[in-house]
Amino acid sequence: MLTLISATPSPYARKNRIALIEKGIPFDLKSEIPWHSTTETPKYNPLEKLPILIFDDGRAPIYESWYIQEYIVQKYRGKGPDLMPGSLDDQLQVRQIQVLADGACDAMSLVFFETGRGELLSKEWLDRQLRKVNGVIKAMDELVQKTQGKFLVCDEFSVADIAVGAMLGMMDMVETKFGLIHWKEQYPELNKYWEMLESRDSFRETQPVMFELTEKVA
Ligand SMILES: N[C@@H](CCC(=O)N[C@@H](CS)C(=O)NCC(=O)O)C(=O)O
Repeated sequence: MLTLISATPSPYARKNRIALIEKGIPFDLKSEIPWHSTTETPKYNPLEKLPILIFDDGRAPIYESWYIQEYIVQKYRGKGPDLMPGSLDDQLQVRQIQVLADGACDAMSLVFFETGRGELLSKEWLDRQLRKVNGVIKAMDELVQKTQGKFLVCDEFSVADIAVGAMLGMMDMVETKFGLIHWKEQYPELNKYWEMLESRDSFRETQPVMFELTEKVA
């Protein structure tokens, strides 16, 4: 049995959870707060980050969400949906979309911690990160307009849609809780595409939930 170390708000872990559910691969979910001193992440990953996929047969654990997606796609080829198109050019496009979606999540994580710095908050740094987030959202809206709201690459559900869906899920959570960005009204077609993804069982079962940080992080 596989074990996935995850965190309830994590868009990165959510991608892996969605891929495993879509492919019908059973796994144990272990939810942690990676920012707390009790986290087990350093035991498995020197970068101290989750998600981490743990095997029960002594194989070394793997980490980094895109890498875990790659593992799921390659190792479980033929089980459930492919989640990756067949041609090299299409695969490269999928990976390029993943880079942007993950990058937007990285920038939003930096925003999250910057807003907690009180008087030390740097407006320049905050604006820089929010520019990246808004830039990716705009680029994804342009893509969705081009593909007319269908799946992003070859009109086949893939890890690119999972990455963008998880990223927008994070932005939705942030918009609701902190009001820092407003993308749904600005980009109605992107919102429609996101709602289409959110109606899948795998997305419904993995809704992000914010956790409470009780230890000082930054
Ligand atoms: N690039 C990584 C990012 C993972 C990441 O930032 N995970 C967060 C939780 S959402 C984490 O574990 N952070 C703890 C830390 O950075 O020390 C991935 O895609 O897996």
